[in-house]
Amino acid sequence: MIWNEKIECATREEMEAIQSERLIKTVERIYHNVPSYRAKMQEKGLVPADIKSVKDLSKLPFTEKTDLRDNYPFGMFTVPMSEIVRIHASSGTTGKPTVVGYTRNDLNMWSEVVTRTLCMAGVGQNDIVQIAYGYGLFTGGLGMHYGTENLGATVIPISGGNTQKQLQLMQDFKSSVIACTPSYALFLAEVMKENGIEPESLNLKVGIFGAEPWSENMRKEIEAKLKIKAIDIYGLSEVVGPGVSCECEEQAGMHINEDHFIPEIIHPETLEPMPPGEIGELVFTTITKEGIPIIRYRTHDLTRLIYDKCKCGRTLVRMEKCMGRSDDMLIIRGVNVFPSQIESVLLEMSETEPHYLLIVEREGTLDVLKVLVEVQEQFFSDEIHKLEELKTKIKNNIQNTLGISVAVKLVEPKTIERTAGKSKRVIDNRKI
Ligand code: DLL
Repeated sequence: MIWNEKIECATREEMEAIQSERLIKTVERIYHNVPSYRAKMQEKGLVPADIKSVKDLSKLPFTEKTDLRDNYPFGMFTVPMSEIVRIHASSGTTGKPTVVGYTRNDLNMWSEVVTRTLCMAGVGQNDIVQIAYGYGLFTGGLGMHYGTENLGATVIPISGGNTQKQLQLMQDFKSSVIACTPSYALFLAEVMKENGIEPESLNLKVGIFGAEPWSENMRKEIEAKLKIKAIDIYGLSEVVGPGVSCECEEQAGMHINEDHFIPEIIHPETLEPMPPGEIGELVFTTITKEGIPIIRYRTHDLTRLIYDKCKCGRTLVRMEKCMGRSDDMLIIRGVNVFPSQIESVLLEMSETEPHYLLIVEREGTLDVLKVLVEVQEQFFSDEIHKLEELKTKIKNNIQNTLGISVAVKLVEPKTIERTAGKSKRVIDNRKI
């Protein structure tokens, strides 16, 4: 099925009825099959019969990344391995990866939700989709792949990296859609320029960008440089991978496929559910997964939910662009700072490139935030006073927005490392 009007335009009552029925089944399934879940429910004095509808969701215990790690590799699967047909794992920087397993039905569901998200983004059967997310244990490549095939569009499974080849195929195969991380999209634009490729000479019309936070200003930058519509897609391997939610052509929040994944917003410290519309931490419960259903998974991503009907006609609840992660939030001399806020300030300035790195150091007892940012070629001059003026301007703009002073270091264009996958924009040396 390409799009599902009955589900995507359901009334709140209809959606909650579907969610309740599926939630009850999921709770039964995990209680009887996963010892660690059963133990957590018993600790709270809960039995499956206590969960009668979606309204009872908040009674259930949370799941954290550490639960998956503690049960490494397959301890939270609810089916025998003979029913698992694919494994993915997240790229943890430390320790063991978190492992997820999919049954045949899970893979079908995943393809279906990715197909839906592509439809939301205006992608159809006649499109040629260049998938430049990494293929492998990361869910980006294969997740987008099967959803695109299911839609009936043409897939170019090029995977991440190999930028010259990306551009060559984009020209020769006339790709109309590019799917990759937003930071890699900017890098592609940069290399295009170096190679003298005009965006107008390509057939690109839409980009499906996700896997890392990116600001509205970054969207404007990508849209201007590649002359495309930049669509935000969200997902995480523990829930399914890409396709948990995606923007429609209105670009007004990402529609969550909530007949499969129930979202909640909780206060990151008190863990209490927040009233609709408030910003907090996003939590997901999967209600159709068989391999590894997950209950109240704490994503640590910060956003808010919008329950109004969208201009596109869909009623699926929307999540706003993620403003960052609760664990990415830097506390600098008592002030909460999100890397995305600094990104926004930098991208509003015409003299800087959208490539930056934040380094936090502790000097004595004081935290110092250093902002390394690339200066645009035409503004990079030998005249020290000009660069000093620019530095002061950036410092002031950041101070006016965030209320803290930062140290700014201007660096030459193309000196901050580019990646084909998720970019690393913060180095916190305080923890080491
Ligand atoms: O990044 C799945 C994915 C692949 C999503 C391709 C979209 C496109 P993980 O590697 O498990 O899965 O990382 C999940 O990445 O909790 C967020 O912090 C972040 N993230 C993913 N999409 C977005 C987005 C994939 N659109 C983690 N905006 C999530 C902001 C995002 N952050």
